[in-house]
Amino acid sequence: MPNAPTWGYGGASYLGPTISAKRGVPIEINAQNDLGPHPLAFAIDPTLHGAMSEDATSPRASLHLHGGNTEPGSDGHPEDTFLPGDGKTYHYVNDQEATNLWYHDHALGITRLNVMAGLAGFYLLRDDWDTGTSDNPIGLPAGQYEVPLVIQDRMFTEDGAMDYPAGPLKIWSPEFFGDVAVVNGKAFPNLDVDRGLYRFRVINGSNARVYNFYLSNNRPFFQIGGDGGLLNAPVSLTRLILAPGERADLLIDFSNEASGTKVILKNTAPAPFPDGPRSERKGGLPLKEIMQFTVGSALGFTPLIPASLRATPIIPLPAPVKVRNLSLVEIMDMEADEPLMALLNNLPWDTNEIEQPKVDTVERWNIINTTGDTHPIHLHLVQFQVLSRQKFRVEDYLETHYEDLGHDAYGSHPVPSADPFLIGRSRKPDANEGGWKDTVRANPGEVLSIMVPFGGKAAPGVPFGQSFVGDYVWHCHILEHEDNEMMLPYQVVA
Ligand SMILES: [Cu+2]
Repeated sequence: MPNAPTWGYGGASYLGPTISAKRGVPIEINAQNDLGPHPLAFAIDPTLHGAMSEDATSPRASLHLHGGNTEPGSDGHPEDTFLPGDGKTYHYVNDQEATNLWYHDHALGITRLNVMAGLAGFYLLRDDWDTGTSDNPIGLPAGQYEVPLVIQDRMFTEDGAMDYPAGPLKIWSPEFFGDVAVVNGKAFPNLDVDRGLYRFRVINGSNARVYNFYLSNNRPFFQIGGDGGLLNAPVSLTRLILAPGERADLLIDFSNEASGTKVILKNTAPAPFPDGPRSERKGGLPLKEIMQFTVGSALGFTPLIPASLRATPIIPLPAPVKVRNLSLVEIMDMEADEPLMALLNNLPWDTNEIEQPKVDTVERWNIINTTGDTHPIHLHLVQFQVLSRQKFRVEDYLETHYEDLGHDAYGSHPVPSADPFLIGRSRKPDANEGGWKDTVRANPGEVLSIMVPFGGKAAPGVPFGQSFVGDYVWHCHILEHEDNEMMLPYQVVA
C-alpha cells in the first residue's frame, strides 16, 4: 500500500518535530499555513459550528500548545485561525514546571480532522531540576532511554488512506474509534530496548479512545508525572487509564527480562469508555494491542526507581474564593435514539453566558456529568488539582433542572448545584492523579471537583508563573465532541 495522505508540521509528513524548550527561555514559533487539500475532506461536516465546505480545499489552522501557560493572543483560540498563504507568530513564555506539553491544531469545527491528518507534536519543557540530561539530579533515564510515545487509533481504507466513517445522523460521528494502533505515526510498531529502565513520555493523542494500558508480562510500571509536571513520588501501577489529551510520564523496567523477550503494551478499555461494548460481536471496536518492545542483550540504564521526584512537594491549594457548578449534557435525537451533540452547561459555543474567573484566585469547579460516558475535560492556560469525585442521582437532577432538555432548550446559567442529589461518599483522585493536571476524566453520573489557580500568584506552589487575563476556552477533549459544541469560551478578568 502507498503511504496514507497526511499532514505534518515543520516538514514532517505526519506529526511534527519534538520541540525542546527550557523554563525561563521564551521562544517564538512562526506557523505558516502551507496546507493543501484536506486528506479527510469527505469527513468535513459544514453543519458544525465554524466548519465550512471551503475547509476541504482551503483549510483553516490554529496552533494550540496544550497545557501551556500562554498569553491569550498565542493560545490558539479556535476562532483565531489563518488560511493557506497566511501565518501567525506564537509567543511561548515557558514559565512553568518541566513537563510533557503537546501542540496540536485547534481550528473550530475541524479540529478532529486536522489532528487526525497529523497536526500534533511533542513539546518537552525542561527546567533546572528535570533537565532531561543524563546528569539530572533525580536520576531519571535520559538520552536514548527517554522516549516520547504519542498513541493514536486510526482506520484505513483498502488503498491505505485514512478512513473516517460517517455518523448515523449526519457526516459528523459522535466518536471516532479506529481499529489500528498508531504510535508516533507507525501502525503497531516495535521498539528494540536494552535491558534497563526507560522513561516514556506518553500522550493519548487519539480523537476519542480512552485506554486502559497494561504490559503483557503483567509486571508493574511506575508513573512519575502527569500533565503538568512530576508527581511527589512514583506510583506503582499494573493498569493505567489515559483519556484523550492526558499525558503520563512512565518508567518501565526491562532489566529483568531475558534477551529476546517480547513485551506487548496492551489495552482493555471498551469504547466508548467506560461502558461501551467489550467485543466486536457486541458492536464494539476494542483495540487490544498497541505496540511491542523487544528486549535485546545489551545492558541499559540500571539505577533504582527514585523514591521521591520533586525538589518541593506539591501541596494542596487553599480554600477557593468561588465555587462554580458546570454540567455535561448530551442532546439526543429522540426519534433516532442517537446523540446529536454534547454541551457544556447546556449552552452553545456562541453563548455570552461564560465563566469569568478573577485573575490570581483559586476556584473550585464542580463538573456534573449527566451523560453516559467519560469526558476528558481540558482547561486552557492553567494546571489544576483534582479534589474529588462523587456519584449523584442523574435522573433527579435532570428532571429538576433540565426538564426541557433538547436541541433548542438551552440551560440556565449559573448551572444549578448537584449537591442535593449527591449519593455515597466522595472519593479521592487516583494516586496517579495526585499531581498537576490540565485534562481530567469526568466519569458518568459523577460530580468531579477540581481546584483551579487562575494565575501564577493565586497560591503558593502553583506550577506556572504568569498571571494572564483574557479569552480562553475549556472543552471536552474527545475531538468529535469539541467540534460539535462541547466547548465554551471563558475569560480571566482583572
Ligand atoms: Cu466529550
